Amino acid sequence: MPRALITGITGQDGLYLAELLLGEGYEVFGLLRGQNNPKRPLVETTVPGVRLLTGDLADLSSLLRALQEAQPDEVYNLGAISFVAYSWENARVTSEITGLGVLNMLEAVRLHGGRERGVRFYQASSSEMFGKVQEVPQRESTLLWPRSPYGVAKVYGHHMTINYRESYGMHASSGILFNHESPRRGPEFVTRKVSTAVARVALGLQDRLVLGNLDAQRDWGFAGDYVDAMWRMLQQDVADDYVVATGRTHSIRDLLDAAFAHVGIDDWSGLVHQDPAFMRPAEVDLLVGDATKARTVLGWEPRVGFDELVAMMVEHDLAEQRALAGR
Ligand code: NAP
Ligand code: G4F
Repeated sequence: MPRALITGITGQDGLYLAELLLGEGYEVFGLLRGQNNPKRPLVETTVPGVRLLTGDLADLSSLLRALQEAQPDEVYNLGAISFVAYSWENARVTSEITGLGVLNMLEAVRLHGGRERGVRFYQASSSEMFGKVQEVPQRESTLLWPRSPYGVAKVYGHHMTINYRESYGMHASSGILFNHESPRRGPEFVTRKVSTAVARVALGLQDRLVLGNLDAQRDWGFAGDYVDAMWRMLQQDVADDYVVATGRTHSIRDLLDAAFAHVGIDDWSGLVHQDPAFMRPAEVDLLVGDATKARTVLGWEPRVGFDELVAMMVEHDLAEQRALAGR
């Protein structure tokens, strides 16, 4: 039975990846931080087969202990402070966890004897690293130009992963994943903020939605599809870096069109307001990825398209909001 350790088990991707690995017959361990993490029950009910170990990406010895306990064949480093807007106000802690946390995890795997034991490592890199894009679409070779403290921290983790591969011969791969969403997406991210608000407007529970920049464009895919690409990367004989994306981009306005249309509202102009509080000091205007390498080498394809993804999220939030309102 192969064994896997996932950091970031309480997050959107951690849950989908755990489901996938359990389905593939893995013994799965999840790293949980804090003495009383409020998301422990969510993990225990969603993926009851996962064994939880405590640890923090800021604490090398806790990572070593987790590796000792889990004895994993594969390590998926999904843990991070992942909200871009938060990273300007909390740049140092973002650097420490999203950046230096990767070094801690790589170093823990190295000290654990990762190369000798054949441990395979996955780093959750991000399209946010492309920032002020130097090429359209973005691919593995595109120059990185991060536009946020989060993006800078991810670039550090990305290059450190490559460095451990080249310096120590570790099987360390980096997935440059474009935005991926689901009903499990945190409420702070724009897709979930929109799907929840649209559901609440449709149910008469809310009368307006306040957003920032409506013109930014993102290449949005479904998280369930993207964790499959992570797993495929670690099944390769040779570690490498891969862009994972749908190749299609949509603006926040397109997202609003699709989400409101799903509940029968064609004109949302009076329902959506803009507030500078949600604008960013520097914006990533356009992301669209070229996943040719993932398609050809990994045999990976996205299965869920944009309209289906938005419908899935709005439907989920309609049911959730109805239940919360006791209807
Ligand atoms: P998420 O839902 O925000 O989950 C982040 C996870 O990191 C949570 O489990 C969180 O645990 C954990 N974490 C935070 N600080 C930690 C620490 N000090 N030590 C250990 N764990 C810590 O993120 P996601 O959407 O699942 O994304 C997974 C990874 O992919 C992240 O690294 C993210 O940056 C990256 N990524 C995401 C996307 C995307 O579109 N979703 C795209 C590209 C890359 P708590 O619950 O305890 O806070
Ligand atoms: O949903 P977002 O917060 O995601 P963002 O910044 O693209 O980051 C996500 O994807 C990255 C991959 O590229 C990940 F690495 C990262 O961890 C995270 O998962 O914002 C998307 C866009 C931005 O342009 C933002 O300015 O939506 C715009 N937006 C407009 N109004 C808003 C809002 N974003 C949020 N969160 N809230 C708003 O009210």
